[in-house]
Amino acid sequence: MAAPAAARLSFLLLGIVGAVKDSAPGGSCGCSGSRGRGDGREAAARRYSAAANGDKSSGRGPMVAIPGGVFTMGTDEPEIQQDGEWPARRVRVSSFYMDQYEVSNQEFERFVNSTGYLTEAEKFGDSFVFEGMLSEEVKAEIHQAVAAAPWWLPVKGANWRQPEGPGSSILSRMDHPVLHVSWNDAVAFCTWAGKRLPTEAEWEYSCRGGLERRLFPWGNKLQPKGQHYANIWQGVFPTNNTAEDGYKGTAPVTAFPPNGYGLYNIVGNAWEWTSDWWAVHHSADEAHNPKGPSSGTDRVKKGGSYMCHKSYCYRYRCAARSQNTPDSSASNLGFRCAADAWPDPQ
Ligand SMILES: *[C@@H]1O[C@H](CO)[C@@H](O)[C@H](O)[C@H]1NC(C)=O
Ligand SMILES: *[C@@H]1O[C@H](CO)[C@@H](O)[C@H](O)[C@H]1NC(C)=O
Ligand SMILES: [Ca+2]
Ligand SMILES: [Ca+2]
Repeated sequence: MAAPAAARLSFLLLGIVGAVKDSAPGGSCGCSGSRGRGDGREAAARRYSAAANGDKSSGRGPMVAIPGGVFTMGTDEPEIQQDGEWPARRVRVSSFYMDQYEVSNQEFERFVNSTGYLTEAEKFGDSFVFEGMLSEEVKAEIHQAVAAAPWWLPVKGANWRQPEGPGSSILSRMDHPVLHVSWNDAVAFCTWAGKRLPTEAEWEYSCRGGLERRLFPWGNKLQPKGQHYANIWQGVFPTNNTAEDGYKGTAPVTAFPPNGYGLYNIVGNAWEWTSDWWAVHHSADEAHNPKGPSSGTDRVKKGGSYMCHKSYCYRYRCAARSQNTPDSSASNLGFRCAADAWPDPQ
């Protein structure tokens, strides 16, 4: 953790180039690369749990009861083969609760106010920001880029409070999804709130909103009647963001119509961490409450983000998936929590 910034950064960049190459030609929707193995993460999560802090009043955005059932997970018509979107398989999921919205900056600030939690991006001192969001001043300071994904820049001082680095702020975006949170940070928040991250199966079941074998949470057509149902990228990536859907960057977590389960922005806006380790081979056998592999190097993220366009990141589909190391963070990656039971009354 005390590695010199330059050494850590080059390690990080090597990781990213590898990850991007591995996922070609689907391209990268995020960035990857380890910042060094974590230790004592679970102890940290426990330390920040609601019980440990005696905090019963906050961090609990509205949840929706998701009825248990069987659904088709993945697809036999993968759009991005190497992501392991296939095969289609029957999966049974028990009833659970899912956050209605992505965790917002305001909720995350409540957590930080009450616990003093420091995110990994704050500890490491940098995070990845999409070039299109950066000021010329910040860009002028950066001399490194990721060869295979030059639109990702490591920005010193970028973190959830300053999503575009020094000089930027979340003040006008308190109802937008929190960004620059690692998987470890997301686990700490959910634990504090008396919740947990959803498994990939729970997330995908939630995404489908009761529909079977559809591309999107609302059906197969991206824009029914010309309406936008998610915050993604319109125009030519990465140079021309027309923001036809109303948002160049993130949108409020309450924007756009909800899916059949009442969930907002389950695809698009910010990528969402799940609890599963990443693997690309799946058994076609029916599974009950699968939790993914027992170990791995990356965690699964789902849903795509405001940066996704069909041309290079067709990942705003329920079956789509991608991965990052548990300590990575970026300006398009957030989360929402799930729970087995309704968290304690507030
Ligand atoms: C967090 O604390 C700051 C400083 O006391 C306060 O201004 C802010 O409103 C608090 N945020 C939340 C979400 O409660
Ligand atoms: C961006 O795309 C829009 C719509 O296709 C076009 O009208 C506009 O001229 C483009 N802008 C640039 C800078 O290329
Ligand atoms: Ca958009
Ligand atoms: Ca989302």
